[in-house]
Amino acid sequence: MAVERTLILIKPDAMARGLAGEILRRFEGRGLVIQDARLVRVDRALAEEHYAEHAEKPFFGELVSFITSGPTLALALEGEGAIAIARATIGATDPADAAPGSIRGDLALAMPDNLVHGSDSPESAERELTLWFGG
Ligand code: IDP
Ligand code: MG
Repeated sequence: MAVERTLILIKPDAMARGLAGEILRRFEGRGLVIQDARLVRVDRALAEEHYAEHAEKPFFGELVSFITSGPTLALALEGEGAIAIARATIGATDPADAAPGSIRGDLALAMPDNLVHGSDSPESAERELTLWFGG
């Protein structure tokens, strides 16, 4: 397995609830290393670009409102198989389906407030890291 980098977002619901430290601890506990970090007040343009794949979905407006509602902590995390490891650590998209032990399974209740974003493939990671950190 290759060393990878992935984009993690600690989203506004997590920041508002004071969960940034708890969430970061879980990623660091798995051995992922913080390579870069930025506290971002996401504007509409960045939100729409980041979530472009969901532009036609019925929940897109709600999703953009959510991610622009407060500060987001953006992280570039690095490690062996970082993309899949981070997704497993985060858990299923809908907190109702997320396994106990995962971030969403332990700390989230219902969508869209599922606390964290993680890149879902090497192609997404490359695109998203460029978008949030300029490559
Ligand atoms: P992911 O974050 O697990 O990759 P995606 O399917 O890429 O999940 O969806 C992006 C985000 O959009 C989710 O994390 C969640 O915040 C929100 N979302 C997804 N599906 C719904 C929905 O059906 N209703 C409301 N929000 C949703
Ligand atoms: Mg996604």
